[in-house]
Amino acid sequence: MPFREPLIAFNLTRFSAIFRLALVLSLLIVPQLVQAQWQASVGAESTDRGSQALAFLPNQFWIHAGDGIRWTFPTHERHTLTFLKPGQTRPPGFGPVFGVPVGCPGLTPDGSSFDGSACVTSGVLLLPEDAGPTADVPSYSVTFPSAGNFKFVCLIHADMTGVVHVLNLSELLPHDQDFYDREAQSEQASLLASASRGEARGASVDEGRAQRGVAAGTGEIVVTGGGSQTASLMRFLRNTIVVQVGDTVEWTSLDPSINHTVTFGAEPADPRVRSTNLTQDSDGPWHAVIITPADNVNSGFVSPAPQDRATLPQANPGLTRFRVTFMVPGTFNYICAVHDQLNMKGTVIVHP
Ligand SMILES: [Cu+2]
Repeated sequence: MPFREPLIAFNLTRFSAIFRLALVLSLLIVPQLVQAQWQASVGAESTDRGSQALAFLPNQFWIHAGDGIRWTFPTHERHTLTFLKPGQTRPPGFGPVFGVPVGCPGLTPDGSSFDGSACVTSGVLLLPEDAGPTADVPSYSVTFPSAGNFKFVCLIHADMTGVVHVLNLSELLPHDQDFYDREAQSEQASLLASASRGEARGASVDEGRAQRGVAAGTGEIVVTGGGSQTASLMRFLRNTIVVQVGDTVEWTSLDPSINHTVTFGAEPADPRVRSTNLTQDSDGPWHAVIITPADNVNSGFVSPAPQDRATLPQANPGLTRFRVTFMVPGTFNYICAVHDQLNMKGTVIVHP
């Protein structure tokens, strides 16, 4: 029946067009109903642990409502992953007992969800000190049930922030996990390179006023579209210094926001507490005089002043220097009591 053939052909074409449209629609819609689990890292370090990327890698994500992000913590430096409520006052990293986090307040369990109404924070996560290459890497995940733009921070490092853009399901996401992996890799490489370049800057620390200079860490803050990251060299530069009896060595922090100590003898339970044998010089720095090889000296935090901001009280000048005068010959080993697990250690050799 030649008359009907065109009609059948027409129906088949129409059917196949509808079928194709349905297929295309289902391909567009189905992936969005699957709740994605995204991946990111918190920090990176060189193999000697001296160069530290104090950074969320990457530090911005665009995800859908209902998605989650799992952060891994692959370094020997401490970090937290923390979402404070909008406008919430930032809590201290540690409470009365050093190493015990205050939280926001308290800690929330792995897999918590965040929508801005209540804070979420991991505990302090890091690799165990003697972790081998097969050690379990700690991780923490957060899910985001509703749309919004949410900042996240590390409570230990002031210049370490990021943002998650949570979009409605109807919106397309600009990037896939491969993009974020590449971004994390390139940021990590650039931050670690920047940290290790601090060696040259630290080695040229000022030796003025007849004092011998050692840099207590160097670093710099890098800003991305998602927030700030810090590249720090957790080292004393120069690592070994040779002086004469009666000389004074001066340590200077060249890191924008990291706390270090200069600690001789017994490691104190709380590195923030200065030993009682210090006096304060008229220009600000605390100063110890070592009289016997067994003297215990702890500087407390040697730190820069935080960045001032409008409407907040002005910060005091930083305690960026610390001095020790050596009255006996010998070899004096010292540590940073915050970063000794990163091998931040040094030696003063005092000749008669
Ligand atoms: Cu340190």
